[in-house]
Order: sequence, then C-alpha cells, then structure tokens
Amino acid sequence: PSLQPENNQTPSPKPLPPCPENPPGLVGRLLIEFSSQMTMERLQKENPNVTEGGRYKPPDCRPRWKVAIIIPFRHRENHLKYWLHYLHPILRRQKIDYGIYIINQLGEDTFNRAKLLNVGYTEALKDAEYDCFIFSDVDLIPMDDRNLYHCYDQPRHFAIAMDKFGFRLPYAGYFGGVSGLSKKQFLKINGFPNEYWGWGGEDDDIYNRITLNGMKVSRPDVRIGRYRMIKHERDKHNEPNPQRFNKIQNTKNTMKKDGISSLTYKLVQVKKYPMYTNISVEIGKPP
Ligand code: UDH
Repeated sequence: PSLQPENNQTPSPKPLPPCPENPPGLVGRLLIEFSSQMTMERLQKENPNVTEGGRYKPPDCRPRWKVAIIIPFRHRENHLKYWLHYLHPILRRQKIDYGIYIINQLGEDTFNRAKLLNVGYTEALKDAEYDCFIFSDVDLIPMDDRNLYHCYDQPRHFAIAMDKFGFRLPYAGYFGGVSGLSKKQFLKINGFPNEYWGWGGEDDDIYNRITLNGMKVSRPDVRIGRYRMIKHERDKHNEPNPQRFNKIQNTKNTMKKDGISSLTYKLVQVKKYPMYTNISVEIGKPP
C-alpha cells in the first residue's frame, strides 16, 4: 500500500504550542527617551509584521489571551508616535495577540477618559473576539518588558511606579495610567463610569467598582512596573473636575446604572492605519 496521503493536499500544520509564561526573548529594563525624531514611516519600517489596524499575533505559539489595547485620545499625535514606537516591539517580544485602538474624542467639549474607554471596549469587540482589555494613557511607556500586557486572575494595575510619582504608587488605591481587565471582570463591574467629565476621579471610581464587586487589584513587582511619562502641560478642555471627590463617595449607588450598560455615543469614523485603528466618536458633553 502507498504511504502517500490519498489526496494531494498538504497535511494540515501541527497545532501551535501554548506561548511560554516567561517569553524567552524579553530583555528586561529598557532605555526610554523622547528626544529622537519619530515618524510613521520609521514606525512601519521597524514593525513589518504588524498588520493593518495595528494587529499582531505571534507566529510560533498560541497566546492564552486576545488583547485589545485601548487608548483615550485627543490632540496627542506626537505622544502616539512614541507610544507605538516603544510598545509594538515590546508586545511582540511578550508574545501577545493584540490590536491597538485609539479612541479619538471629536470636538472641543470637556474630555471624558472613562467614557472613551467604554467606547473602546465596545468598538474593539466589533472588530474581533477579544477577551482581555488593556486601557493605556497615550503618554505612558513601560520601562521593563517583563511587565506583561495580558490579563490576570484579578483586574490588573500595570503603571504602579511612574517617574512623575518618584517610581512609587501615589496612594494604595491608585488605578490610573495603565490597567487591564478580562471581559468577564469588565462586565462584572458594569464597565467604567460615563459621567466623569474633565480630569480626575474616574480611575478611583473604577477601583471602587472592583473592590465593591469582591475583586482585588493585582500588580507587578515594583521593580518591574516602572513607567516613563512623556512630559506635557495640562490639555485644554480637561480641567480638574471639582465634582470628583463627591462622586467617588457614591460609586456603590451609581455603578449599577452608569456604565457599559448605559453607554451611548455617535460613531463617526473607523479608520485602519498600518500601526493602529483610529475610532473617532462624539460622546456629548457634561449636563
Ligand atoms: N488625553 C488626550 N487628550 C487630552 C486629554 C487627555 O489624549 O486632551 C488622554 C491621553 O491618553 C492622556 C490621558 O488622556 O494620557 C490622561 O490625561 P492626562 O495626561 O491629562 O492626565 P495626567 O494625569 O496629566 O497624566 C494631568 C495634567 C498634568 C499637567 C502637568 C503640568 N506640569
């Protein structure tokens, strides 16, 4: 009898092995600086394996999570170039299956970070079956690639040691900058609040949602969770919100009705660029 397969199709490839928990290509502490000239052309040359819309998956192993990285955004083009320049190679070394979503608030009304993050969650899920969501400010770059951008058993706070806070947590319940929740964890807290207009408080509200729902925050080692922030002045139309102190006292009452379940917005444009997907939205203004 012939040993050849009966049809002449090539045999199906072997299933990939699961990705290692500690990817061997990591380099550890990184040098991060923001003085060299950055262009999108340079980014594309540096990242030939990133596919349209800023998607990537490791060719040689099967990652446990499918990660949408969501960035709240308005008028920070220069920061975005640095973020992409540093993060694409880091995420590739980390063997992450990911897509990058920039959620751009149109118009000049008051900025609303948490509402944009809710929009990002919703829109990313229209694009692919993500089960993990990492929410990152555009100006925060990890200084160590062992800070792995996937999800964990508990909601994750990644940016625990920022240069601007002297590489320490500013307070025990800090959940700002870069955080990550699985789809299940995100839905358990009804997503993020939509009613924090202007700067501040929304991250504390999210922290409250997590603890009030019986979860706790997981964090990397303080030597690994270090970040550089690109220095900038306060943006226009993102003044500190004077209501934030009152509002974070009321999370227990507000979280059930204000969240992903009550999110409304107007999607204006989805555009896939080589290094990221841009989602432009109108999210309204404070009442
Ligand atoms: N963001 C924008 N555009 C804006 C406002 C905010 O893209 O107009 C996004 C961006 O991803 C940013 C994040 O929202 O990283 C958080 O906003 P932020 O950078 O204003 O918050 P942060 O606490 O800075 O980092 C507060 C102002 C500090 C002024 C210091 C002056 N020396």
